[in-house]
Amino acid sequence: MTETTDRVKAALRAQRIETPSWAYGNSGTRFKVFTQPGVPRTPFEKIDDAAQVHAFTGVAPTVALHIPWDTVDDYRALADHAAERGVALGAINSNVFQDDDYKLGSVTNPDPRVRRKATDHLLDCVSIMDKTGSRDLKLWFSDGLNYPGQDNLARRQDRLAEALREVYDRLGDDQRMLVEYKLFEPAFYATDIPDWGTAFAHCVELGPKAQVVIDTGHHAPGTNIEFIVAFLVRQKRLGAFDFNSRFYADDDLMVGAADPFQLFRIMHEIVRGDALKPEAGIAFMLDQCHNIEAKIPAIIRSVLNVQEATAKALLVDVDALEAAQDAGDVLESNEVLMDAYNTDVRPLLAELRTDMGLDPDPVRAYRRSGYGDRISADRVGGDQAGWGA
Ligand code: LRH
Ligand code: MN
Ligand code: MN
Repeated sequence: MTETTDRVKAALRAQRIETPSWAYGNSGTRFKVFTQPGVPRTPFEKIDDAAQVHAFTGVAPTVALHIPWDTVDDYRALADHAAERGVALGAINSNVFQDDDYKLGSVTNPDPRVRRKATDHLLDCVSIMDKTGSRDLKLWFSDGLNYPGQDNLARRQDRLAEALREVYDRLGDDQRMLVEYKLFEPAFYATDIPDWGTAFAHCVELGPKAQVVIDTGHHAPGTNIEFIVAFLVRQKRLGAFDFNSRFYADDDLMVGAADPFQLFRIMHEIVRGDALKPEAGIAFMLDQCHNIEAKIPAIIRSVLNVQEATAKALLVDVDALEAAQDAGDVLESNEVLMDAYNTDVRPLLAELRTDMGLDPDPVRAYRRSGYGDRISADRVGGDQAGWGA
């Protein structure tokens, strides 16, 4: 048991979870944005909040930016600010979905002027990466159609491929392009990158620096996401996760809240594919919005949820599982997996945190710290939203 515990703890200690800058700001639905006191007024303050999440969890040392929500004059100054707070800037998320010009699409738009504008934004994001030292450019396109016949589906794929190629060729040696898919919304009839297969095909066409992102909220209900994970890991094309929970659509709730068993099954495929270690190149990121709950503790809770699922996945008795699988023992294989899932890993994680010099209960420790009260008093007029406000 001690050997297992040591192995599990070492893997958990090395795990890295990236938090999204936009999760610290106000967000909501199209019906209402409920503003919260103390939300960041600038990208610098978002970094300050992300640093709190890292300080209490010890495993969230990077924060993803979204451009233009996090546009600043001096990206090096932002990177220096992050370093002073003990964190670093992570993926750069592009945004070609919030401009009137993109009503009929961005890089797939029938109008070449709009396509040029969208592609230029993506190229600008690569220039920002050069300054921030970010490795990853994350691309999500809201492009799609609401009505059959609205545009030529195949030609839109050609336009998409052309834009992706131009951006891919601009990437530096250590930079990557992460292609995110999403079934629907805002387009309701057809989305130009609706699924992992489309994202995968474009990535294969582009080259090894193009990788697929799995946003766990972007699938049809009942989709077997762990199958997609296993497939992409095997193909060495899984670049990142955008973790969150969904009940109905792209709900962006806290990861592990709606379906902790699914999260475990996903992490099991990661562990089985030897893809947990940072060298495997999979970025574990959160992509969430905290509309009604306090943001920083919710993000801390989300990090803990990922850790819990990971710990359970690491506890799967691989030898027993393989023996049962090879023997075709259906019940035994399933039981071995469920044994790990049903283990209470909270004491192990509390012990790990104590080993790391952290409080074993990060959410309560954050609450006790008084940081939330301080930012509520100090930050007047914060609305660094992105979403909705
Ligand atoms: C799209 C998405 C994508 C965006 C983020 C804010 O639904 O998941 O990753 O960049 O939300
Ligand atoms: Mn996402
Ligand atoms: Mn989404």
